[in-house]
Parts: sequence; C-alpha cells; structure tokens
Amino acid sequence: MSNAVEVKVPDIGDFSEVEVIEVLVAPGDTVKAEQSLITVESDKASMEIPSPGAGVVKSVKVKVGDKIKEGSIILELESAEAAQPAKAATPAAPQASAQPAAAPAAAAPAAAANTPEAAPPAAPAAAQAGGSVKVEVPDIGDFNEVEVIEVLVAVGDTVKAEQSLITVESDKASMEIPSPQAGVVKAVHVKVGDKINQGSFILELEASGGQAAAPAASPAPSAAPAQAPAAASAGSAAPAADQNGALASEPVVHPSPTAEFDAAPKRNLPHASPSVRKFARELGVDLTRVVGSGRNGRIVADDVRGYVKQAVAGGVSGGGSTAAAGGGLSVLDWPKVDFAKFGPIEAKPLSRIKKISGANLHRNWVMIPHVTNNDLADITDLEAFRVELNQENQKSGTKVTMLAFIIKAVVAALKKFPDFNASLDGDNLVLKQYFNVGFAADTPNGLVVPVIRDADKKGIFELASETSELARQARDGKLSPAQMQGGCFSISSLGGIGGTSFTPIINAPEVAILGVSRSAHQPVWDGKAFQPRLMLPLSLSYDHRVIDGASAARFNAYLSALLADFRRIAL
Ligand code: CAO
Repeated sequence: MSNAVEVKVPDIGDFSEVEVIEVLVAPGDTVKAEQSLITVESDKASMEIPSPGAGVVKSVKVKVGDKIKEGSIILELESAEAAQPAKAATPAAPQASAQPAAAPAAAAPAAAANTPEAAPPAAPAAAQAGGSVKVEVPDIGDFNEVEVIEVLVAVGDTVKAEQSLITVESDKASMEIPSPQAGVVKAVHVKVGDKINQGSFILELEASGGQAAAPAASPAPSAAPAQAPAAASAGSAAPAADQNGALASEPVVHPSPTAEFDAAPKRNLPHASPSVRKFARELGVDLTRVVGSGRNGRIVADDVRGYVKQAVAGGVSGGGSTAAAGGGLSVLDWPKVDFAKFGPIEAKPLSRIKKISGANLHRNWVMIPHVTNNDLADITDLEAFRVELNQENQKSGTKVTMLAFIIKAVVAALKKFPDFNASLDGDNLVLKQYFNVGFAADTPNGLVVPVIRDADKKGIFELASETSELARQARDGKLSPAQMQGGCFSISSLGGIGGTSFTPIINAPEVAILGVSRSAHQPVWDGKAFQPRLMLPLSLSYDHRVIDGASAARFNAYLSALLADFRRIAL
C-alpha cells in the first residue's frame, strides 16, 4: 500500500531558522532513502536534509530563500516505507553530527528512540607534560570513521586559537576541527584520506607560552538526536571533561568542530555542499577552480558538470588532472607564505564579483594569445564639440561623455572590420551581424561589464544616457545577468582616472577589447610647427589567433581617424 506522508524538518539542534539554499528534488522525482532533499544554511553551517525513505515526490512545499525550522513541511512523499515511522526512523548509515537527524517529523517518535544519541563528552585525551599538547578529535557526535579531506597546517606552522586544523567529511556534512589554542605545530599525525574517530590523535602542538589553554567543559550533549556543529561553541578549548562535567587536571585539548561555512570566508574555501564536494572529488575537480552560480557564489553540481565539460573540450587551464586532460598549463603551486611572520596582517575575503571576474580574467589571460596595439587619436575637435553639446543641453540633464562617441566610432570600425565583431567557435569564426558593445564599469565590489545592445541603432545622447544608467546600476549592484550578456566587443575606459596606456584583457569569447586612457595635450607636428592637440590613447588588445597585427593597426588607425574627424562616421 502506498501512502502520502509529509516530510518535515527534523530536529536540527540549535538551528531555529535556517534558509533553504537548494531544493534538490521536484514533484514526480523518485527518491531513495537518505537521498538529500534540500540544503539549508545558517551563518555557521550548511547541511543537507535527507529523505526518510524511498518514494515519489508528490509536492514540494519549500523554495529557495524560505526560512524553515524544525517541523516545517518540506514535501509530500508517496511512499509505503515512509508511512511506517518505525522503519524510517533508523538512519541507514551513521550520520555526521553536522547533519540533521535523518528522521523527519513523520517518523519522529521512533526517531527519538532509535537515532544514535549524541555521544557523551569525549574521553579525556592524554596530555603531555610542559607546553606540548596532543590535539585529538573531539566529540563529534555520530561521526564514525570520517575521512580527512584537508590538512590545513604543517609542522612548524604557527596557529592561532580557533584556526582550522583539518576538515573532515561524511556523505552529508563537512566540518572543520579548529585548534583549541595558539601554538606551533610540532607533529601532524593525520593525512588526507585517513579515516578518523573521536579521540584520534590529530597533531601535537607546542602551546604558546608553554601552557595549554585553561580547560573548559565540553559542550553539553544535546538532547537532540544529532547536534549541529554550530550549536557547539566553535573553537573554544573544550577539553577533558568527563560525563559529569569534571575537569581533567591535564591540559588536554579537545576542540569543538566548526561547520564548513563558518570557516569558509576565512580561507576562501569553495562554498559547496558536502555532496557537491564529494561529486567533485570523484571527478578529480579542484573546486577552487570552479565558479559557483548559486547564491553567494555557491558551487552547485551543475557548475562541476560544466567545468568538467569545459575541461574535456580543452577549455580549462591550470594544474591538476583536469588540466592534464585539457592540455592546460602546468604551473607551480601558489606560494604559501605565513605573512604574519613579517608583520601585522588582516585577511579580507574577495568579493563575489571579484571571484567570478577573477576566474574569467585568468582564463582569458592564459587562453588567449593577447597582443596590444597602442595608438593616439586627436580628439581636439571632438572634445570641443562635446563641450559645446553639453552646454547646449545643460537643461536636458543628459551629459554626453567621450565614451558615447567612442562607442559610436567603435561600431563604425566593427562594421568596416567584421573580424573584430566575431567569436571563435572551434575552427569557425562566428561573425555577428548585431553590434552589442560592453563597457567595463568600476564598482565598489569589483569590475562588471554591462552591455549596450544594438549600439548601431542608437544616437550619441541615447548612448550617453544608457551608459550612465547602466554604470549607476552596476555601482548599486542592480545589474541583471541579462544586462551583461550578448556583448560583441568591449571597451575599458580609464580615461576619467588616468594612465597613458594599458593592456586590457579580452572578454572571451570576444576577440578584441579597446582600452582608453586619459587624453592629454601633446605637441603634434603639423608640417610647419608643433601644435597643442588633445590626444586620446587607445590600447587595442586582440586575439592573435583571429586577428593579425596589421588588421589591428588598421582598426586602431581607422578608429583614431573617426575620432579625429567625426564627420567620417557618416561616410
Ligand atoms: N580623458 C580625459 N578625461 C576623461 C576621459 C578621457 N579619456 N574619459 C572621461 N574623462 C573625464 C570625463 O569627461 C569626466 O570629466 P568631467 O566630470 O569633468 O566631465 C570624468 O573624466 C569622469 O568620467 P567618468 O569616468 O565618470 O565617465 P565615463 O563615461 O568616461 O566612464 C565608466 C564611465 C563607467 C566607464 C567609468 O566610470 C568607469 O567605471 N571606468 C573604469 C573602467 C575600468 O575599471 N576599467 C578597467 C577594466 S580592466 O581592470
């Protein structure tokens, strides 16, 4: 007999209101017992809520962005199995403490009885005399034989209290084990791939000042079947308390685990759920190279798939196995320096925009053979015209900038040199018959490139007001993805800031980009005498696979000629 049951959020420890960040199933989906249904996230942890049994999803009651808590209905499941609480109650596999209890409210009574309890406070770890202390795996609830996926410190490293030492992961949750106190790592006793349990010896620490931190009680065991790690006071020295809370006399260190998201910003860990991490590991994908498309740059399974597709097609560069498969660069590891050794420092996480644009810029820089052609356009007359126009139109409110003229001239140059209005697609050059021009906009959070669509159909005033409106939206973080798509050619204008030339990086899959620097009066020889002329530096970077140096020089010379005498645009 099949029955519909409501699958509810189980006891998730101290998490009162968590946000749904991924809904992993849809109506009609057949799910297995333990299959993750949704991912939720607090400021301290991310976790997946698994299905209590097999069945078919009838309806989903939550959506991304919803705030939910214990007892909230996640979905309706058509399932004979799930209708029998006693059966659904026992998790199929030992669960991580960071994972909510598998049993949803539909099975709650049995779950309370059958789900493995949170382990009692960890057995005291043996301490060593003097300032040397053993750091052991603390009480991490039902974590049994969890795998070490990262060792974050090495012998000789100076660590601070609460600095993450290792990351461990089960199939549903990942957590970092922080150092209970400051000190210098004397020996590391675990390596990536090791399976560890509560009490496993992680490393030996020479405590700063020769003393281990004053012991404090372990987090009290929760009545909840499985306690979320964030419920523990992250990173506190929580050593050596027995079941009755008595403190051991030795400086035993017993760190509290901290969930992955808690520590992620500090080290720029890729932001991904445990199942996505596992999926990436199975495919040999280094998640630090994957750009997340989820909220807050979260990496979802599709991002990993997309990365692999790109790697297989030869489109990914960098180290690691995917690079080898794609024929990418093999480079030295990034230098790891303890900057704090040389003076005070402050770690500041990169903004989401910087992470995304950085990954794109890096790819474009290493994959496109760039050459930059520099030229100077005499804009003396055009600047005079621009000033005149702005005086005439003072009341209209639209200020005409040099950028608007440059876009108009670029469109004319693209029409004359169609290879610049193109993209490489394998062995084909895709020539575009539309003229969408992107321009780099500097925002407090980083660089974005809004696109003026059909720039060929727009006049100078329209171009000026559209660039200024898009730049405003960019600065306010209000641009939609659609407003940054479909570009044919980009312009990066630093003219309002300064510089005499630079090498702009091509915005793939475009094949060229124009860098504009600050115009300045220069003496120009007119055949008889030097004349003061306002000269605008133009730096045209081009993809040398598509564009020859001679074509680039012609394009830039033509553009300069148009800007020098704007009447030529009409020809
Ligand atoms: N030479 C001299 N002065 C220039 C100039 C040039 N090439 N270009 C602009 N100016 C002047 C403008 O006339 C304006 O002066 P007034 O205020 O006296 O009229 C002033 O500089 C500021 O202009 P602006 O930068 O606000 O306007 P813009 O239309 O030229 O540029 C935008 C708009 C969005 C392109 C610009 O604000 C911006 O973000 N530029 C940075 C782009 C960037 O970061 N590129 C790097 C990408 S690679 O890392």
